[in-house]
Amino acid sequence: MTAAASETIYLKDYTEPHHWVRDVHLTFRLAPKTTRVLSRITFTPNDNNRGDLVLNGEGLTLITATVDAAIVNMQITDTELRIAAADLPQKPFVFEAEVEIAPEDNTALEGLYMSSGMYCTQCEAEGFRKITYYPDRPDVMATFTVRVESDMPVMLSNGNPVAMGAGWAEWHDPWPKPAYLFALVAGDLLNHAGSFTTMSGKEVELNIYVRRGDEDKCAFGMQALKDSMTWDEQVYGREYDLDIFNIVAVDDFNMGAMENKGLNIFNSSCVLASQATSTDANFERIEGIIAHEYFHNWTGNRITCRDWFQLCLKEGLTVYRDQMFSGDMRSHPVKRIEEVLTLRARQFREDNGPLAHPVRPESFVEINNFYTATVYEKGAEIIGMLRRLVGDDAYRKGCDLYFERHDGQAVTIEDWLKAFEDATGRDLAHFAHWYAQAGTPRLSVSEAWEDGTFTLTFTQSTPDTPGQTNKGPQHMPIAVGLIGPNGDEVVPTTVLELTEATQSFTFDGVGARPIASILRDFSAPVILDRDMDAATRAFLLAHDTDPFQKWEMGRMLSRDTLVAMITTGATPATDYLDAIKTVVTDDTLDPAFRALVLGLPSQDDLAQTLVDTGHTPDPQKIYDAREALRHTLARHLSDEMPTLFSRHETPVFVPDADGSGKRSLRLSILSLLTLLDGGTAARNLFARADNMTEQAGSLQALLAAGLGTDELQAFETQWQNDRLVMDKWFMMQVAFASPADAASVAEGLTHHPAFTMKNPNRFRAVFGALTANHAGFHHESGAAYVLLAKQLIALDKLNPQTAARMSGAFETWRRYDTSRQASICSQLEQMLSTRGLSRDTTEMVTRILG
Ligand code: 0A1
Ligand code: ZN
Repeated sequence: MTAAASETIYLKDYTEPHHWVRDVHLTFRLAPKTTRVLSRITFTPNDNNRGDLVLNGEGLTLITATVDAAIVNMQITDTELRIAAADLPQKPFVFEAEVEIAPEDNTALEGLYMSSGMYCTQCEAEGFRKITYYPDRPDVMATFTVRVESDMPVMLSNGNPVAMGAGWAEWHDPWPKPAYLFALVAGDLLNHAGSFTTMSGKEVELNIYVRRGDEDKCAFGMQALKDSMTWDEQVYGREYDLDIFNIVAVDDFNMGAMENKGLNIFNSSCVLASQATSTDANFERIEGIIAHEYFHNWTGNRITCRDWFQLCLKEGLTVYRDQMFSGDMRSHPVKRIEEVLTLRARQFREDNGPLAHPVRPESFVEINNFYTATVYEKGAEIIGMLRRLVGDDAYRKGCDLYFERHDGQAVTIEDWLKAFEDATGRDLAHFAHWYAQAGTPRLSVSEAWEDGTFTLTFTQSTPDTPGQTNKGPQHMPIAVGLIGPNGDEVVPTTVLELTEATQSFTFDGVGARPIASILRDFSAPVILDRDMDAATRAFLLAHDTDPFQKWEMGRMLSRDTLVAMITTGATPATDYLDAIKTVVTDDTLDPAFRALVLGLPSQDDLAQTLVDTGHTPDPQKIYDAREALRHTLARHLSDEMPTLFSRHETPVFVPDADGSGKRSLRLSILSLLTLLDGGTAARNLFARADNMTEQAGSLQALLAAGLGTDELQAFETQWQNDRLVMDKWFMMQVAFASPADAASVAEGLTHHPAFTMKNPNRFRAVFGALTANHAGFHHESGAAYVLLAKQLIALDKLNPQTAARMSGAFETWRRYDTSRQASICSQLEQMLSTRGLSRDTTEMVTRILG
């Protein structure tokens, strides 16, 4: 490893750059192996911090470089080009360079690369330095003018089109931006066009560019874009600011999508949608991601991050905004439950293990390793708490002030909070600890009742995490309501502000001892420890007016039932089964909500619960108990299931909340029904489904029951030419393989002609599914550990970013027995000892090993 490769970067070391950039002119002469990039950059010395000109650059072949048209001395290493301050004018100067790069050889998918014959870019976080020499840091903001020369019919870059001719196109972006928001696309693409009139009456041209054959999958994304534009105007007063907004779908992409100014680039799985090929979950995700990238135009682009430690400034806020948008478009309660499910599955898991880090990390080796659930999802929870603490109107005032004060700047979390302090008069110094303190706070609560006064006493503590001990209490909003013994709500939702380690709150004049509903709407990202018997949980499941807590009670009952089955061999209590049945058959409730109540905790969740209660999880036992409970639930619901299944049919497919909710309940029922009817109903649905939700859902019901071999074959025959649907085909087989077969099924699929490591979606379909198949991944043979490590070592050579990200699957190794721990560690050691392992994966594996 080189010195630069292992260098740790610290937030405390931040200094301004030596030079600012006023404007950038780029010319791209595109060729797969020999692209030439010509740059003309106007630099201005920074009076606050004079010094050498430092330009980042990696993998570039330098042809020429000049300062004010003259050759100067420069030092060039693998990672930078430096010109000594003494050799530079002490006034604005023009740096010009020509470099050569080979986009066709770029398998890391960072910088300029090729995907299915098209040229495209990914520059966040530090990809621009693979395109040309530049101060590749977010606090350097400049206007860009870009000329693209190629034989491709479509050539795009950021901003507005200036001019085009045969073999060239020119773009100008008038809004100063950091290099990470630069984008270029050139390809033989078709566009689905639309338009939007902004609130001040400006016409904006909208386009979704796709590969030939995908043009019938753009309408949903276009509508989602228009809805997002309207929502941001109405809810945040934010208007779009260019004449054109382009989206491009790319097959090979490391993440979901990227918010490049005026030219968003999407993983095709996150924008292409059709009834026949996309599930309801896909539609929902696409709508959310389109909104997310669009919302970045203000939270990320117009106002960006001073440095990468501030990543949550744009990501937490933008995730929060897309969550609220999705709630408005669909159903807030259902979305909130889904958000909490993901938060717990990804962020709590991360916060509880060796990869735990603050929402604003203090150091990193490779910034790409910090695009995490903590930065994104916990970052969004912080915004939600802030809003709950200051109130809706003050929240809007704080945002308005932030936009007004910092437009065009690269700022910090302190700037964000200061805008809220100034707009609301509140002191947010204590609240700011959420950004600095890692780990999920644990909150315990006790209740007392005396003479009409009900008292809740909370105690909070946050566990140690790598590099952090002795944590203080957090400032958190806890939303509470009280329910009377007859089931009526006696105290509506009230927000209690916790700031101390132990704190009591009283409610006076309460007629009879109430049942408290605590942490309504999941008002803070904490683990609530509360002693509660099954009867009280069932009472709240029946009577709570807060949908999140209502669902939570059902979830806790299911979790406790499963834990008892695993640890004591208990059988599920009839009261529990009846309580679930009552909700699932209650036609006054939203079908989507009922489906969520019927869902059982994941195996991964159960493994952590077992650890938390002093047990060593046995993955096979967890799997067996979950399967046994599915069978029990199926038998308990056997009389109701046929009606529930038929009554929620949606004759016309509409991918909205209502339709998807019905299909979700129907398919949850089908999955249980299949355990009883030998697969008849599922086969039937599979044969006549006119949409992917039901086609994939019925196939999954069969696979989960150990059936479906013929249907799997039919699915492949039908969809072999559709890469996104084939990702589902790869994924399902591994996800539903039995624990003993999972590794060999995954291994077998790597020999399928359609398997390729070069496409992150395909690799994730197989190996993401393997790591999500808990009992399969942790099978006692250790075969899955060996396979995953081997595959990640191979992937790392091509695509370090995705390899590093996927190595996070090993983060929970300390939960398991010594033999599994030893097997995982030996695979991690094996990875670390691989010659040339990337900085990305090295950092991840080192942190996981601890
Ligand atoms: N900013 C994008 C996510 C993203 C991050 C990094 C990438 O490459 C390293 C790509 C995309 C978002 O939040 O949507
Ligand atoms: Zn984002």
